[in-house]
Amino acid sequence: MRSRMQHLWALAVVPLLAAGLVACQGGGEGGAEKSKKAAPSGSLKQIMQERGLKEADVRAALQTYTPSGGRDEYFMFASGGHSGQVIVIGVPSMRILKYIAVFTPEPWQGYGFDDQTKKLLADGDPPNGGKLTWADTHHPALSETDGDYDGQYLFINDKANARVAVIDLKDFVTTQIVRSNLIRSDHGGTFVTPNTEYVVEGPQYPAPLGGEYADISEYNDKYRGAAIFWKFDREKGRIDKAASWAVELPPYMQDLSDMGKKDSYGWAFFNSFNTERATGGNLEGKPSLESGASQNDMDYLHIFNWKKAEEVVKAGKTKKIAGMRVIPLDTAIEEGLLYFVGEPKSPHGVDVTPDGKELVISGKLDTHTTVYSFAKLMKLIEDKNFQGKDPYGVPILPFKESIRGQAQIGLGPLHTQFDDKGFAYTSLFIESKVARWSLKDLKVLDKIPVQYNVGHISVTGGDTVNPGGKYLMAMNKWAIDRFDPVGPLLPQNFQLIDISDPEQLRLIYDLPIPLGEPHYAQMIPVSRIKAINVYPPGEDVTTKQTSPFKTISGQERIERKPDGVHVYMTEVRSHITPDTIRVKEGDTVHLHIDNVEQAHDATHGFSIDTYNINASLEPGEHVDVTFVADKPGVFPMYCTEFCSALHLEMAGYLLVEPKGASKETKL
Ligand code: CUK
Ligand code: CUA
Repeated sequence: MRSRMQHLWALAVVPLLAAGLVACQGGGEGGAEKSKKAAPSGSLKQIMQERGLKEADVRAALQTYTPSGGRDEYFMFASGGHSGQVIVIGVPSMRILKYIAVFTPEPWQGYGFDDQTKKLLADGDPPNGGKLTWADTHHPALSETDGDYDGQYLFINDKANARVAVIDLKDFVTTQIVRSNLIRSDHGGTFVTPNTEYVVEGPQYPAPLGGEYADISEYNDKYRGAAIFWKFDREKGRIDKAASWAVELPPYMQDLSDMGKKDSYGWAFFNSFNTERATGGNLEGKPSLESGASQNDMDYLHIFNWKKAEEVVKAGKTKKIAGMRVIPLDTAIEEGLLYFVGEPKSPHGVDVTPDGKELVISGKLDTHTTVYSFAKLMKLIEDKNFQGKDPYGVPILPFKESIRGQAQIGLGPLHTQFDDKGFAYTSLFIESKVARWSLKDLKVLDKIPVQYNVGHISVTGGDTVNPGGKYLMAMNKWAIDRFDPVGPLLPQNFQLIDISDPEQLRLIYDLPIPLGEPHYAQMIPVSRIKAINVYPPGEDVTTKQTSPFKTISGQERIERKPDGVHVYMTEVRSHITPDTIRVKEGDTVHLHIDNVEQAHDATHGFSIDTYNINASLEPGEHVDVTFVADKPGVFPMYCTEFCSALHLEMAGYLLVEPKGASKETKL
């Protein structure tokens, strides 16, 4: 790929350079006028002149432009922010390939409309009733084997409602949503342990565990955090709720987390802020939460031994809260599972280096990033060399003895990623830059401006033991002057940066994201994912099982049973069978629909007006739709995908006979 790129580069640009094109950067009408002779109409040179493109622009275009039918080298899985979806983007072309519906209904995919996906979404709804129709998705994580991406599963959290989802990368479909009801919000998730033993969901805002009520004046005693270790059953491709457990944490606001790997395997790290335990009350004569939470110079990095915690859980030293086994805070301390070490000035990201030997932590109000040595942390724990305890009795390791050093990075450092050359990259939110620095001597080597207010950055393989070295995505919160104005709400700005040159960072693409604030993303080589083209006939895609209601061509039928009218249906280009469905007002209707096609991309839709019925059936897929025919009348039903030349004819009628209209109804 790289050599092909260089080849293209040489092919296209060297002649341009030879033609003296690069010198032709003088803008203005006169300049264009003057050089018209040298730039024949439609030539590359003329296009460059007309569009005001410089050499660097042409270079960036050559690095990212992908001709029709061309493929990308990487998939980027980006959180879709408030949309509750995941965005799949091809890199380097930056073409959006898919929105994976996760936490919210998505009409095109029929997600949240058929019985299967309604049930899946309901698994994440609050236990005491109510439907959630949005999410705050933050951190996608890819499944790992030996600390490297294996391309099998994707996980993502909903910060707002403390939910975690599993996405199967065989078909890019959500197969599970779990919710513990232990914590109210999550932020230290999702991160996986190096063999995806667990999908970790760290908390954010403390509250009484399990959803109890306690006045905020009881914050110190009754409010808590808890980190949940969801056990992942790789065989089944599902989180095993019964085998999952959690650990109770003090009422600090736990933030991002990362999992130890290689040398630090078996340990988990959670940042925190508000160790002041400020609770706000700015209308009650108290300082606002923000200012109360910014008093201390240091908050606490939580250092947690999950491998040892497994033994504690096995020994039954847990209590049940909201149906989940929870290691009480006292037990975690007694068993030597939990330690703290100071982290400076409003810490945010914690990132473990690819070799697992160090941790990089930045403070939002610091100009440094701090590099902690895992070996030093372990030695201090072993020697019981503590500087004291927090109010709950958690031992605190001395800061200076825990670190290797600090790098002077810049303003508002947030998140760090690593590459294959020993460089680290840190996003600078306030400065709107990405800094490249040397892990070895902690010196900044280069900074590149980004537009603007960068949050996370993502390097290919960035969270693994084996990061790549070609691309970094800067995920910027503000776009101000980057795109044509579309009113006060602007898109987010993803900027692709070429990091392959050890001497220089180059910005090569801007992609506006108009779908909520995405936060984090993962990038993985496309070759590592083996996606299927069609489903085996009768597949329930949420369970990956053959539906008991699978219907094949020739066996379509309508049956009246005690629980209502069952319609066994098929769709194939270009008809729906049966295309006439007669029911009586008040009947419960069960539609069992199969797309009996096995041709790649032969998707059919299914819709009925007024009843809000909308399904999408990929080739081989089975869905069930249940509804009560409580509105009499005539309802056309049709396929909503332009599937064939006779797509418009792919239609039929649902006839709902009013009560008492006739004695007999033909089925
Ligand atoms: S957080 Cu968004 S920029 Cu949720 Cu990972 Cu730092
Ligand atoms: Cu099937 Cu249109």
